[in-house]
Parts: sequence; structure tokens; C-alpha cells
Amino acid sequence: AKDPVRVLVTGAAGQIGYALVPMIARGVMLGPDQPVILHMLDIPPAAEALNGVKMELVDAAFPLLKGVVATTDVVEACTGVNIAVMVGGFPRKEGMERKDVMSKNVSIYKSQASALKNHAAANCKVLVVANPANTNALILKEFAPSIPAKNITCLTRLDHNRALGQISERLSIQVSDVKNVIIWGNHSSTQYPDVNHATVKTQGGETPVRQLVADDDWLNREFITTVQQRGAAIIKARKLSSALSAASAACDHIRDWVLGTAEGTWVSMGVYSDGSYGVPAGLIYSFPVTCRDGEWNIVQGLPIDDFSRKKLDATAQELTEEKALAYSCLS
Ligand code: NAX
Repeated sequence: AKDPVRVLVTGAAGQIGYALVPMIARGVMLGPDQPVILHMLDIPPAAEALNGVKMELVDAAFPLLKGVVATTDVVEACTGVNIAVMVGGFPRKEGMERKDVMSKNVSIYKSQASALKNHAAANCKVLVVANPANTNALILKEFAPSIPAKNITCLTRLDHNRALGQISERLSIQVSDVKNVIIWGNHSSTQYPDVNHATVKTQGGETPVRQLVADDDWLNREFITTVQQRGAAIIKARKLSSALSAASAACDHIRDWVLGTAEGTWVSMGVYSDGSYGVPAGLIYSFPVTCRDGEWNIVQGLPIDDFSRKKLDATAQELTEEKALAYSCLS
């Protein structure tokens, strides 16, 4: 039998946490033959609720779940973890300045970076979910210099999956037959959902999404804004933000990173930019990636047209500004 993998979920008493921890304990993230030990962190006001989640995990009697650490102590939470899913953060509240929210998250991610750097297992893989996800991941990277930059990522898989979902709805086909959409840039409304390289599995091969949809106006406008604004649409409908889809996307992100992407298929991940596609190096930016042997690689050489170029640059610009704002909170 395999040794258990220790998976940290921060903000585990929250909405996404509540959907995510049972998925991890059922093997959705790491596979049906991989035992896990869950580490759950939250802050003291949520300690009782966190303990309630732990009670439910015991009650669910998951065969793969070999232990649960539920704590408000960041060092205890981070000790020995192989995978860290960072869902905890400070939400933007009505009337709050952007800078104030950034400043709270910078201080959270700075201190959690130190705890991970000093106490996580070597080669720990980190996924930041909490917003502003790209910039929180960047701060984590800056303050955990001993963790390789390639081990620190942020979640744009939900946006990627939303794009797959919109195409499958539009064409009335199975979502599993659509692949290779791309989310470029920030997990925010400036993200660019790109279908120029996406295909659909059809009889005898693969057909470009643009050819099958055959409505460039819809693809260049409504499709893009629907994906960009989907989070707001969920809040409007549910009076709560996306949770089950976010949790599911976090599992997809880690599963593909650890176990690999299928041949000929890429996914979107927020990763440390090396300057590919003219994106400034030193940002955490969402790119198309393939994964193998536990490592991601940016898909290279895709042609970028003028329409796309502007959108890649606009979301890079927003991330550059967020980075500057985050740094201004450090002093
Ligand atoms: P909730 O407010 O339900 O849960 C957040 C939890 O984090 C709370 O239990 C809170 O006590 C805890 N927390 C706060 N500060 C903490 C700290 N310093 N250490 C540990 N825990 C701490 O929010 P939820 O709906 O679960 O969303 C969590 C985060 O995901 C938010 O930042 C949200 O904006 C972000 N999202 C990101 C998405 C993505 O695709 N990247 C999509 C979904 C979601 O909007």
C-alpha cells in the first residue's frame, strides 16, 4: 500500500473547504488508491466550526483518510505537508479599499509562506485559491525562497472548466469532448478565455471549436464575458460564491499536476512567468500547460493573433499593477 500523502487545506472551515475536504478524502484529488492525511487550518473565530468539519470527516468513514489534523496553529498545519491548497484569505467587504484588502492578504501570505518554507515536506506543491489568487501566490513565492518557484501555482482551472462548459452547452455536446481552451492571465475579470486552439472530438478526429460554433461574434464577445463574469452570476443566483465548482477545479489542478495531463491535452494554471508569449517574467500568470512526472511546462509556439495579443497584454498589465500594490503594502 502507498504511504499517505499529507494535504493541507487552509480556510478549511469556509465554503470551499467544506466542499473540498470530502473530495480529497474520497480520492478525487490524488486517486482512488492514494491514502491521505488531511491538515486543516483556519483562524480562531472559526475553530469550533473547523472542529465540526473534522467530526463530519470522522463520521463519513472514508477508507482513504488516514488522519485529520484540525488546527488554528499555522506551524502545526504546515508541518510535513506534501501538498498545500491555500483557500483561506481575507475577503473584500463592502466599502473596503483595494489596498486594505491587499494589505491583509499580503500579511497572511507572507506569514504562511514562512511556515511552509520552514515546516512543509521538501518538494511541497502549493496551489493558491484565495483571491487575489495570482498575487497571493506571488507573495507566497517571494517569502518562501527555498520553495522552488515551479512549486507555487494559483487556480485558474475553474475559469478553464467554465470555458469548456460554455462551449459544450453551446454545441450541445459532452464537456469531455471539448479540450484545449486557454485561460490567460489573472483570475479576475481581465482574464482572457481563448478558444483559438480549442477542439472538439468528432467522428474520425478533432475539429476546431471556431469551425463548429461558426459564430465569431459570439466567441469574441458573449462567450468571453460569460466566462469572465461567471463568478458574479453564481453569486447573484446562489447568494454565495462558487464553492463546489471551485473545489472540483482545485482537485483537477492538483490531480493533473501530480498524475499528468493526457497526451495532446493541456490545462490552464497560474504559474511563475518565464517571459513566454511576451508576458513579463516575474508575474504569476495563467498559461496553457502540460504536466508530466509532477512538473508543469508551458505549451510553447501557439500563434497569437492581434485580438489575443491585446487581451494577453491587458491582463498582464493588471497583474503588474497588483504586484506593485502588493509591494507597496510590504513597506
Ligand atoms: P469563505 O469565507 O467561506 O472561507 C474562507 C475561510 O478562510 C474562512 O473559514 C476564514 O475563517 C478562513 N481564513 C481567513 N483568514 C485565514 C487565515 N489567515 N488562515 C487560515 N484561514 C483563514 O470563502 P470561500 O467561499 O471558501 O472562498 C475562499 C477564497 O477562494 C476566497 O478568497 C475567494 O475569493 C476565493 N475563490 C477563488 C476562486 C478561484 O478560482 N481562484 C474561485 C472561488 C473563490 O471565489
